[in-house]
Parts: sequence; structure tokens; C-alpha cells
Amino acid sequence: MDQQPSNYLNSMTKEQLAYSADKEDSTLLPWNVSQIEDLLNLAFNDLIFQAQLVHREYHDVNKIQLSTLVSVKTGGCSEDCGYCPQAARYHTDVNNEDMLSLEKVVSAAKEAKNQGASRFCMGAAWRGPKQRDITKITEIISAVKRLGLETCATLGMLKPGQAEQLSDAGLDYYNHNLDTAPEFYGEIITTRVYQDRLKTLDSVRTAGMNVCCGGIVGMGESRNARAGLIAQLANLNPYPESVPVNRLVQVKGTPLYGTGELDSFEFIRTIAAARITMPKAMVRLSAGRSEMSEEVQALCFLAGANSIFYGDKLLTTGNPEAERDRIMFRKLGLKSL
Ligand code: SAM
Ligand code: DTB
Ligand code: SF4
Repeated sequence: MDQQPSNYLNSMTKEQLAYSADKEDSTLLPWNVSQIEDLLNLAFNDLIFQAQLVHREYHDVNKIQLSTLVSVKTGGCSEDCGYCPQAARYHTDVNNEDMLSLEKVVSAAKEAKNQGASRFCMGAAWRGPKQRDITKITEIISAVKRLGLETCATLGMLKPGQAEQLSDAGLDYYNHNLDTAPEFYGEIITTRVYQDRLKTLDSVRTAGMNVCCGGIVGMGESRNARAGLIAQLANLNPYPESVPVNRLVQVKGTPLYGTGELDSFEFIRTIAAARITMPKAMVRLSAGRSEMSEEVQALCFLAGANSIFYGDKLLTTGNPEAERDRIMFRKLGLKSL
């Protein structure tokens, strides 16, 4: 592997960091894919050092934000995302369930708050919400917000006007991932295009909500494709407030089941590149933690991750138990935000 010396980066990142930190200055240039590939190609220690410099400039490196996820509508989705156990067309153990009642979601949110989460994220296996879904989910969002939690939802593509309704109900963040680089995207999803995703992200911004947008690594993509994803995210103007970096959770029955395992250092490098290119964002070490050792997670935090999903379940797959995370936090001297 071609490793670049550390000083190679120094002059480049100063300009790029200025751009990333202050997008209002339109004279500064956006990131191009090859610059991010150069970052990913650095010797590991040099990359982590650069990521730490940025992380320490913009964040308290010992503080981690905790979000708890709940699936408010599980399974039966019409889309064909090759990684997803909730797509109706794949034969997985996930069944098509009804939407959870307001009471059930509120009780899950109370429990998340008691456990120490600051944000409650609600996911639905939809291509996008129908108007009747918006009516129900807005009631749920307002009720969760009243508990004093930050709210986040991931409901698929939004039609004109829907983002405003969600925002009016008290939704703080909308999660909608670009998932991968534009060039690799068609290998993973065919039922919606990249531009559809960008359009939804634009509506979320226009409605005044915070954007939570990231992707998945470990789907058989190249390092160039990981750089392509980071470039897309970093060049959103402004870049997302929250960037979930998921490691593919391989679920039996999905097309991506059996994909060659991604080396952990590649995952950590991706986190570092996200941190360097999006200095103020919260970078979330998202799906895949159950399959990671504490040591790998510690390296992710060192690379700039400062947010996690907290609670024993993601949407349909497992996540480390809250108590296990508390023990890990104690060992690493980490505190929740
Ligand atoms: N249906 C909505 C949508 O696709 O926008 C919201 C829910 S969807 C499950 C949210 C995100 O979860 C996806 O965009 C993807 O990035 C992530 N995800 C789904 N299955 C995953 C898996 N097996 N491993 C890692 N991430 C996954
Ligand atoms: C995100 O980027 N990751 C979360 C959240 N946003 C909704 C979802 C991960 C899902 C992992 C597979 C599952 O549990 O179904
Ligand atoms: Fe449906 Fe979302 Fe899963 Fe794609 S990722 S199949 S849209 S639930």
C-alpha cells in the first residue's frame, strides 16, 4: 500500500479545514475525492494524529453523545437496499409489523432517558411516509419532545411539505443516509436514485432541521468509493451536523450477506476522514459495534467518533447492552454528553 508521509497533509488540511469549519467563505474550495483518498492513504498513525488535532480543536474528546434507536415501523419495506433485513423482497427473520402505538414509543423514550440517552431516534421501514403516517408520527414526535429528549427520525424520502410538518412537531434531526459513493450506489439500491436522497436532504435543511446523514462501509466498496462517500457528505453545504458511519451488519437473506469482511483499520480510517473533513459534526460510530472489540471502538473514538447508538438494539439487529457500554466508558474515561 502506498503510504504518504505525514507532512504531505499539513498544508492541504489548513485550507480545507478552514473551508470545512466556515462554509460561508465561498472562496474556499470543496474537498475532491482524490484529496480524501490521500487522507485514507496516509500511514495509520499519521491519519489518527491529524484526526486528533481536528477533534481536539472542535470537541471535548472525552465526551460522547448517546442516541437510542427504536423501530416504530418494522419490516415489509418496498425498497431493495441490498444490506437491509427490512426489505420485503428478501427472506430474512424480520416480519412486517404494524406501527407502534404512541404509548409504546413514549414508554421506550422514557426508558432511554432513564438510561442516560440524550436523543431518541425513531426509524420506519418505509420508502417514504404517507400523509396518514405523518399524522401519527408527528403526534409521537411531540410527545417524545415533551419528555425533554432531542428527537430524530428516519422515515425515508420526504415529499414537499412533509419536512415542515415534522419540524413543526418538534423534530430536531432527520436521518437520511447517502449510504455510499454515487458510483457504487447502483450496485446496492435500484429503487431510488442518489438525486432523490439529495432532494430529501435539501428539504430537511430548508425546513430548518439538523441533518443526520452518513453511510455504510464494508459493502464490498473500494477505498476510492469510501472517499467518494466522504466527499459527498463533506461537500453538502453546510455539511451534516451528525454523520453516522455504519459498518455493514450482515444479515442472512440479504444480498450483501457473505460480503468479504472489511478490515477494521479501514473502518477506523473512514471515521478519521469524516472527522477531518467535517470538523464540527458529531461523527457517530453507528451500526456494527456488536461485532467490534472494545479496542476497535476505542480506536474509533481516537479517530474522532463522538456519538454512538446506546441500548441493546438498533432497528432489527443487536447493539451492545447499555451496561457493557457503561463499563467500556469507565475503562476509557469517557463521559456522556
Ligand atoms: N427506511 C428509511 C430509509 O432507508 O431511509 C429509514 C430506515 S433505514 C433502516 C436507515 C439506515 O440504516 C439506512 O440508510 C442504512 O444506512 C442503515 N442500515 C440499514 N441496514 C443496515 C445494515 N444491515 N448494516 C448497517 N447499516 C444499515
Ligand atoms: C443509521 O445510520 N444507522 C441506524 C440509523 N441510522 C437509523 C440504523 C442501523 C440499522 C442496522 C440494521 C438493523 O438493525 O436493522
Ligand atoms: Fe426500506 Fe430503509 Fe431498509 Fe431501504 S434501508 S429497505 S428504504 S427500510
